[in-house]
Amino acid sequence: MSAPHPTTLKPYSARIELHANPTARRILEIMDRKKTNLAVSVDVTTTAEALEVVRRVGASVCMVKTHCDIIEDFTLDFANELVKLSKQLDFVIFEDRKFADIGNTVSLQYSAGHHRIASWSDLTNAHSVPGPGIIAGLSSVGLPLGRGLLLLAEMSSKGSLAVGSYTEQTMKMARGAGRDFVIGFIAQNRVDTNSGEGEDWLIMSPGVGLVSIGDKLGQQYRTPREVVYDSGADIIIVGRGIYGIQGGEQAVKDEAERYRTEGWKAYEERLGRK
Ligand code: 5BU
Repeated sequence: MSAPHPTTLKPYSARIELHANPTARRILEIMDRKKTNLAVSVDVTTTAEALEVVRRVGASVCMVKTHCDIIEDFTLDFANELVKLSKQLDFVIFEDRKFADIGNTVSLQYSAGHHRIASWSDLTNAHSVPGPGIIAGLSSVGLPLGRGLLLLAEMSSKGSLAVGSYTEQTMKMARGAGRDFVIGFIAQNRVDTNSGEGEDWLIMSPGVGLVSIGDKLGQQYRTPREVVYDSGADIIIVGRGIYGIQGGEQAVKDEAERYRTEGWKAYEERLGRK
């Protein structure tokens, strides 16, 4: 086993001061306050269902992840309600938009259109494939609003091409852009190797499940312990494992707590490696 990445030995609370970006600071503050490294992905197709899931899991999470383009009756009133809940229940909103175009286009996709993502989402993400112009375009909209951006350095799906030198180049692109807007990565591993003193990135991993090992469409799951302890990620992202559980309102709530407990236990265990 190689030595643990130094960032994984620091408590979330000690990493707040290493970030100037307000969204990154808020995420770490919430994680520390609520003792949770759980993000729930609310991949349902109506606003009523989405708000219902958020009300059930809100107390257990540091973040709610959305795909606003799958919600058939999306309105800005819904987005406002989500923002209200994010304040009441203390979590950050992450629209998993995966932008992937030239800077000018993504700045419009982020600020305008039906969804006006930048107006309600604290955090979003982008592919690195178009080059650094994508960061500049998104930053021109998001930075003045205090928003944050993650780059997709790796994916959880089988056969992903985001590996090896693609992942390394993505990391370099983030470093080149600076940490005022890019706050971390969607990745399966601690991709921020050779970080300098005070250089802190948030690593968030989807593809997390306690029961299933995958689905029929290429998704691959690992347990919270594998993600947080073995691979050193900071946040676990869980979708169907929580909102898809059978048994009604209480079952979803209980399952969120179960993932929160598992994720937090793995984090405390990794701190004990010191
Ligand atoms: P699941 O139901 O836990 O499999 O949902 C995972 C969510 O994370 C879903 O919204 C995906 O779009 C998202 N995701 C992912 O699964 N893998 C990735 O590499 C990235 C996002 Br990036």
